[in-house]
Amino acid sequence: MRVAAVDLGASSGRVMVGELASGSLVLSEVHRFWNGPVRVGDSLYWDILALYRGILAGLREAGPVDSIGIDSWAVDYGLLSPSGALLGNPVHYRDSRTAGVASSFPVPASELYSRTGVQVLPFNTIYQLAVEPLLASASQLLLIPDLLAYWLTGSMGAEVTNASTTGLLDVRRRQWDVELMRRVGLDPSLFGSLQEPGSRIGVLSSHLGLGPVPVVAVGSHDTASAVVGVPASSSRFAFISCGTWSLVGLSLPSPVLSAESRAANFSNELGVDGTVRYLRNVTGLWILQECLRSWGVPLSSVGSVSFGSVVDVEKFSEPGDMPARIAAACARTGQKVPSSRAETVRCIVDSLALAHRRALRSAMELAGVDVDVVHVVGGGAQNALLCQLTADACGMPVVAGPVEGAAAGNALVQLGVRGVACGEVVRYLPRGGVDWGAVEGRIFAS
Ligand code: LFR
Repeated sequence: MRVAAVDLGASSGRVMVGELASGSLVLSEVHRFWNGPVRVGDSLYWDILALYRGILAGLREAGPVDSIGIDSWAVDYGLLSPSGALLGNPVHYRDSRTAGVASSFPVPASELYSRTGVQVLPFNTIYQLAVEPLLASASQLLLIPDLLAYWLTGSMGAEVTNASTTGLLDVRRRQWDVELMRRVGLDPSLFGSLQEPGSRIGVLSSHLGLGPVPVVAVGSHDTASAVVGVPASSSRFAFISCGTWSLVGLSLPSPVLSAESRAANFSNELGVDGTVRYLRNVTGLWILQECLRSWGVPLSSVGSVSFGSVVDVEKFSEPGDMPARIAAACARTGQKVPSSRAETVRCIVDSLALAHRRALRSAMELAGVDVDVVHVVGGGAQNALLCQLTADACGMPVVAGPVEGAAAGNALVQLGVRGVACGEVVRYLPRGGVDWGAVEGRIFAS
């Protein structure tokens, strides 16, 4: 069986072909295309038609396949008119329109958490809809992968792992929270019927000329697919899906909805096979990407040094003058200020490792679960220094790979298998030498 996995990330999309060979998954990239925010006036959008075009080009390049699955980032959506036309370009989750919405929201955060299990992130769909000017004209809302699947097949649905990030899903029942929708003034008919990963959405429309290929619901939230891509040999593992974000957490049978969990900003997102993905969004390699963007150089040109200062990565989720903000944070906390690009990069990588440690330890404590290994999947698995420092800081072995974790999980769901490796993994054993607990205490003392 040969399947096409469409994986859309915040900076690029790709179409990969997946096949099983001698018990492992072989993925080949057939097409990669640019993705990113497009600023028009004060708004940030996704270029959804360019993404659709990139997907079609990739599917043509892929040749004959037995099925197709699509995953992408979460929370963002397109609104459709009664005749099925797209109303407006989907807005990017880093757009500032939702600033301040969560803090003045009519339903208390504690109640939202106990119903939906979702941490307060300003871009959650429920907050975006509170300031959505097109809502009155809309008859259907489709999250990004569901929208693209609709364009490919003519069939509408709402894949459940992604739906769970909207803040409108009853996390315990894996069903839409219709009562909550009504309370916040949303018509429940706006939302499609929920589909579990593995179910068939429809077949490619004949006008595409690509044959009647089934389009299958996968873990359409990229993080859900990335966790399926973890080549774990036991259930005692934690994951870090490491790219623009570091999603740090555990795969659990049921949600953790305690007040402590809410205070620590952990989400219970729904996973494939009836699981719950218990995780925290940690600002990830975005900080490094933003520095490289402002310097206009690739990482390979920066060089490496040892350094010693760390910052709280959570303070760096907004765009803008990252290197200067990092320097200012080091100065403010009485630490050595990075004086070169290499020192800034080292400060970011050390800080990410420290943030991984904090999130991992909280997840285990809040869920009452112990693990033996941390799996790092996604682009960050290629960063050997980050993986080694994460092993050191967490005091646990790190197994890194696959780099294309989301595409791997997407393909595995289509192929109906789990726990299968995709390419080589690299193991990092924890080294002693640095007292990470003391470092943490120093930075997060107050
Ligand atoms: C990662 C991701 C995260 C989600 C963020 C915004 O690509 O899907 O899981 O919180 O993007 O959608």
